[in-house]
Amino acid sequence: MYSEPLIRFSKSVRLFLIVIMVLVSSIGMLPSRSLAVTYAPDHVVFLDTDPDEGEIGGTISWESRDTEGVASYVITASTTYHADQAVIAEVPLKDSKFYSYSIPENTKLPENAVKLNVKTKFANGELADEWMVCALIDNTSSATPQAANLPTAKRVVFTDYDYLSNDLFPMIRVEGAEDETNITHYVLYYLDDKGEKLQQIGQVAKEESWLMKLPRNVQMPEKAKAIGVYSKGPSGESTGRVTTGIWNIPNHLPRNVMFTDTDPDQHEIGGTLTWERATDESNITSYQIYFGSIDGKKFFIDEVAAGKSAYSYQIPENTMVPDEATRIEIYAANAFGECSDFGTQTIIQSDAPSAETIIVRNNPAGMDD
Ligand SMILES: [Ca+2]
Ligand SMILES: [Ca+2]
Ligand SMILES: [Ca+2]
Ligand SMILES: [Ca+2]
Repeated sequence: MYSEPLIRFSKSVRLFLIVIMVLVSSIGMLPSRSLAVTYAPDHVVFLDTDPDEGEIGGTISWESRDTEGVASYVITASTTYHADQAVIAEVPLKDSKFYSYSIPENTKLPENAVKLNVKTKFANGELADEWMVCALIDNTSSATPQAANLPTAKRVVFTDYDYLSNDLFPMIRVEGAEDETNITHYVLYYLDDKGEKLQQIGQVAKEESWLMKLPRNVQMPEKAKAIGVYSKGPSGESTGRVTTGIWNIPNHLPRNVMFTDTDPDQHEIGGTLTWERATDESNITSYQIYFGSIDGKKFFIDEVAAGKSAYSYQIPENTMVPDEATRIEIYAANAFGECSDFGTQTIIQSDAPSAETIIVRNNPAGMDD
């Protein structure tokens, strides 16, 4: 047996990640011709520290891309369809590609503003026709919400955009409630391991909740173990919620997943599955083991409590491999029973040591199979 590097992306996983990166880096730009030169800045992130609804304050950051002829960046707030824009600030071009601008507390938002935009302005005064936006997450923690009977979002997914380093760059995606008639916003909170609210992050308009970013290595309350999403409407804030774990990839990945099939029959396996603990086991209470297919279907096998340095799990002889399954996948799971977005897999090979340890993206849509 030999040990593989922690992450070696298979072709399909690499392709998938590239697709995700393209998708993410293109959000917020209006559809436009594809250009080799890109003036729209990248990674626009804002964290609101003004606790009042309709007022913001805090740091907005972004990275410049192409800068030829560029004079400044204009920060605006706007509605979903980019109408009714209000200029918040204009920041001159500088030598570094990393920008951060401090929006003063008590900066009033225009009514119905749901997005922040960073637009590139040229020396001739024109704005570039591509720009970058981020969903406006308005901290509203100064008001105590009324409890309301509202449906919850379908689910919330947490992804670490910086999946290659120890840095945590949170991206949060909310899949809205089936019936959003009485819902205007979703409100995000940090939760402790009991599911109690620790601190509000802010509220986001339902139309913008499909993708949010928090700052790289954002300061969280010490006991934060999950993020809870509550529905909000004119009647108040829902008592129910959906939650997601806070997963830092690769730190929360099980490592060196290995399996050797000792069952001599085709389509059946048996043998010892082994793996090593994730580098960081905080937020991890168990590991969930699945059969997995190329197209992301998952077939639950078992769950093993966390807290050890190395793990060994016996798969009984004559265990049938589901038709489409080609691999065994292990995911970290939290106190709420939720799996991390990425897991580690080993390919099932009959009568030969498994030699691959790569990460695989979780696909909860296939969990019912
Ligand atoms: Ca204020
Ligand atoms: Ca606010
Ligand atoms: Ca990371
Ligand atoms: Ca076999």
